[in-house]
Amino acid sequence: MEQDHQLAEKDFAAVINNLPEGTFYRFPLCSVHGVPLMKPIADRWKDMENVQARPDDILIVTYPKAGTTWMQEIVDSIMNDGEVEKTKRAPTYIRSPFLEKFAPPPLPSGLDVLNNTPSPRKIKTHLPFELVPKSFWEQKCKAVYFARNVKDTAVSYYFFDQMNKTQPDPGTWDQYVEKFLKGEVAWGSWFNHVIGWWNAKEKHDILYVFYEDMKEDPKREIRKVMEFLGKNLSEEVLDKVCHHTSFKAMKENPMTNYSTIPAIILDQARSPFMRKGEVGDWINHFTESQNKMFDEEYEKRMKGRDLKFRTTI
Ligand code: PPS
Repeated sequence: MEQDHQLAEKDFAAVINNLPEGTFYRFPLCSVHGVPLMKPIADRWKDMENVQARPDDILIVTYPKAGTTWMQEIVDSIMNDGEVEKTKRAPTYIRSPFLEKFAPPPLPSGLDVLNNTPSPRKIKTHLPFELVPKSFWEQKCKAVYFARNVKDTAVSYYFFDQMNKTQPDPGTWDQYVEKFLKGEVAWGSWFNHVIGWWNAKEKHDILYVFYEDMKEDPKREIRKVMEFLGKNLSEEVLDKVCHHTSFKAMKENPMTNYSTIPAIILDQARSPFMRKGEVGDWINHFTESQNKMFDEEYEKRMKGRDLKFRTTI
């Protein structure tokens, strides 16, 4: 059994609630090799560059709000051979540590959690390809990249930046759209991210999966992930994994819905972490001119590439 309960979730919440006022605030962005990252991540960047990967590490990589938590649950379910009860042992962020997560002591940072996590580690990161510590490629680690269309990602990120009290203030939706398209948000440009990882799969062991495909046919896509991870689950077990990782099940599951994080960090009254989980919600938020702006930028950046996204299914 994994030593997941380094800091049991009850204690975790208590520690956060007892930290001095002002410990958490909306951190400003600082450039790390040209990519805007939140200041506490930038401040510890040397530690990040020196991370030692293990050959059986599995990276779960996304631009923020692409469905990271969904893929983390799918991978953990598969790695537990479909015994989904085992995934209830701890919250997502303990079972699948966030590489660049920062935390004031005594809370464990992503690197602290990683060091105490037994192999095979399922490591979440939002880093663009060029910022991933080199050790992961020297060790020939596998990476699952989960990508979501730019319009739904922007909407999801906007709501998240309102409820996550450590992210920069998103401002109004109109202001946010401008910043997002210029890549002036945490982890930088969506375009650079999806293109960088798409190109990287030529040279590294990377499975590229689309959120829209996963919504369309979860079993088909989960099977792809399973095969990539070298597992062989029966049809019946795959059905169980599909059910366990459905939006409804994950929204109700305290181990996946981030309800274990206190409201001073994630204010779910403002917007739930498991918000809608749909393809095409952007239609409810984009004005005609915003849509045109996104379409033009998409055309400019993606022209001539074999990387294609769907904004509806
Ligand atoms: S984070 O903070 O970057 O790690 O967030 P991330 O997990 O990448 O993205 C959250 C969005 O993913 C949706 N989600 C799901 N959609 C469909 N099915 C399942 N099971 C699922 N789990 C999470 C979640 O609802 C967020 O999207 P929006 O559009 O905001 O609802």
